Amino acid sequence: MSAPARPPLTELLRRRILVLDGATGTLIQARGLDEADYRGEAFRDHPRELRGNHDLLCLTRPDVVAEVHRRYLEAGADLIETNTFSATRISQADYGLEDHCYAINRAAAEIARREADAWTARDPERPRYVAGSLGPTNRSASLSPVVEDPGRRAVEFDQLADAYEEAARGLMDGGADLLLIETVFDTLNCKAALYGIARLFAARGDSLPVAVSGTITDASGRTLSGQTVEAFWTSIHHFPLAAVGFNCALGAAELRPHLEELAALAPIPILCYPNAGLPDEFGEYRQGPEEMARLVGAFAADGLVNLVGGCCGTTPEHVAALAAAVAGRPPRTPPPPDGLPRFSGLEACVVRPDSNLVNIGERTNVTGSRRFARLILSGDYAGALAVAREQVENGAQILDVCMDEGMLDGVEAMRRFLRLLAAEPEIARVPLMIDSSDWAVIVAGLKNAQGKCLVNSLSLKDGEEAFRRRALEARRLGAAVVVMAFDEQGQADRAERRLEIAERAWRILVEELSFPPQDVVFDLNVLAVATGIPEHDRYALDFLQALAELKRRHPDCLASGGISNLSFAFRGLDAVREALHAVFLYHAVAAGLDLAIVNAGQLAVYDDLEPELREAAEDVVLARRPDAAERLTELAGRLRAAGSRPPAATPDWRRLPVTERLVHALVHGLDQHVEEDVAEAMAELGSPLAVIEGPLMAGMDRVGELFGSGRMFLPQVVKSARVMKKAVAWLEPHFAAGDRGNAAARGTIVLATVKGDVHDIGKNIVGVVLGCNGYRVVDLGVMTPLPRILAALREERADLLGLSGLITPSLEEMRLVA
Ligand code: THG
Repeated sequence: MSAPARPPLTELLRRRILVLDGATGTLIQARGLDEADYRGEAFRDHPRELRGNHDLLCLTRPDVVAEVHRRYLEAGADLIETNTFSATRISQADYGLEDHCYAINRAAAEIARREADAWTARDPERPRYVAGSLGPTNRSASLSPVVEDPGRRAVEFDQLADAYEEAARGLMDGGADLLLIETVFDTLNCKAALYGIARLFAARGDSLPVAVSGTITDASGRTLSGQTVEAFWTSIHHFPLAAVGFNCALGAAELRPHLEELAALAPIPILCYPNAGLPDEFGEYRQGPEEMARLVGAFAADGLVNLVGGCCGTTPEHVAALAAAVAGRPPRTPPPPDGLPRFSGLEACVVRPDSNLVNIGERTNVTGSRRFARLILSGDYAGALAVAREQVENGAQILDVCMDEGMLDGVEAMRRFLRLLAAEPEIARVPLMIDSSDWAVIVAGLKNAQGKCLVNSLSLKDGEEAFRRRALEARRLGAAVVVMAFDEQGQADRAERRLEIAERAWRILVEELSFPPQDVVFDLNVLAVATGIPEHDRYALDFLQALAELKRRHPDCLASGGISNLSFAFRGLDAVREALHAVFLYHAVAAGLDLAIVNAGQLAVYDDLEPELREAAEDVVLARRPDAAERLTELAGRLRAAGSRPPAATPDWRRLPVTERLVHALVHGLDQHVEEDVAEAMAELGSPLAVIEGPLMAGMDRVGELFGSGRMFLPQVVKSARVMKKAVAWLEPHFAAGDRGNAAARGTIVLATVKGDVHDIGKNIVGVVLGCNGYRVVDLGVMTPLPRILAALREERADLLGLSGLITPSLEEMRLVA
């Protein structure tokens, strides 16, 4: 009998809220099966114990599995899950059954198919579907199994991809309607599953809807492998998923804020199948069907979900209650995609229309830093990680990693460095740009990063076929691509050639291969200027002109460049190099540059350049006079002879009045004198509060203005922030007890930087100021999850709550808290 005709699942998910089944294990356990049941005839002589390997029952006791399905169908489940949660080679290796995974998956889908079809035939108005379960496996691709060796992995990406491909093939052959990658605790495992499935679909010329269900294990709202909800979504959104959501780990109440966060981001249907509450001290799930249905019913009433069901501890009674609770409720209508470029490490990096330049740290590059090269070549990976950490501390928002060196095994070095980096949450926070001219090294990088990376780079140098192949592989691995303006004829230098190559790449990527435009980053070649070769004189100007035109034609793509290339002619003369970079960045940002590979610790402020040097650098960058290169070189020669840096724009700022010195120190990120200056200002202005409200605020206002107008970038603001913190820290003990007044007199305020955000300067200052004005201040610090805020409000009997964060990225979280 052929399967009855049913509407496609993807369509149904938008028409009504579908109900998935509940826990399988509990029902199987209740049957009290013994070793002989698990073995059946086929595995009678198997050398290892098999009891408890539920998935094997698909082969040895299909009647038991079918009975579980029938009970959930009877309870009202629209979808039943195949009994294959652990049926991959990776997990079945524990039983020595890795070679039976295809058979288990196929049999499991066939059993579920038969039962679902039988119910559809009985009640064609309510068609039933089969979700092929693909569990997380028992190994993690991005976490080490041993604490002492953070670079170790118990499983490789390719092993996972192969195992998932095989399991998915069995599920497809057995007749599943959907592939459900579930209980994802490590996003790299999930990316391997998506990669294996994409390969399977391509080979068969046939596909199924695919859904992903993650799991949040941490009270701070992160996956086990450390990602935030937004980073998790960003890392998998390259795949055209039918639905995404969460299951397991938490009960419905605890899951709700994470589900809301995901629903606000994902322009696709949302699924959720929580546990029956949190387990008690005996590991039992105690939430009854009514309570769970009330909570999940509220998800439905609030338009959050398209598919609900149960995970650990749920029974057919729970599923029946869920089905009743969501019946007749309209499903969530997914929001339209926002089209914003997104990358991720443990946290997401979003490029918004109002974002300032996103800077990429250049120093984790063996060809770009002698220090990094020395560390890697000598095997000092701890030292090499310190270089990465320094870049992030200095404000790098993405890290460029390059291991292209003749003496190195690039694949091995890339793999080792990224694995060690993954164990450093402060560094792994940011997305990675994998930089290599060897495609194998890029692939090795992408297979060892759980976040959404940037491939650096693709080009048409090796022709269109290689370009297409690599672009598709990058996409399948979930990465965005940097495209260099390079083709079969070589590197483009004139503006028209840079544009012509970019256009050709655009046609192939976006028009032919349907690459999302926001995942295409053009690099129009920043080339060295003032080299003494007249042909190079227009290189910077040609870049700027081509860039402005490219962004005019394709405003939804991104543009990037390696800024330090520009000044290779001035190696050893950092002052000249920094001046060229500052001038070039200023004009490039105005022309539409979105990303830049820079030395995050060494960026000068455009307005701060010594006027003669700035003009000479600007003449070169804008090719404003024929002798521009000569003049800058001559100026550089003078500086070199003097053996010194040029005087800064305000050489004798130490002689300015103290309030101006403080403003200067903040704008330029100079912290050497800040404590003595703050002391002097306090003596002059009479109180610590007057220092904060006067010169320190004036300095921060100036920083805000410069940042807002593209004259300062994040790394410089990070330095200003350090100066500010130092100043406020020095002032704090000087607030006399009298200033603070009677601590409880005016009330209690709870302050917190919201979840997902670490910015706290404003909050800290507000805390100090309110403290001086007689408020009792309870500061919860940064990255504060909602439940902690609510608990503090209650415990502290607060009168006021102050929330801190950078406006755009934290707005959603603030709205949620409010
Ligand atoms: N586009 C893209 N990727 C790139 C580049 C680009 N990757 C590499 C490079 N260009 C960007 N990175 C650097 C890194 C360092 C330097 C220049 C570019 C640099 N280093 C010092 C030097 O060579 O003088 C070394 C200093 C040291 O050893 O400490 O200038 O354009 N997509």
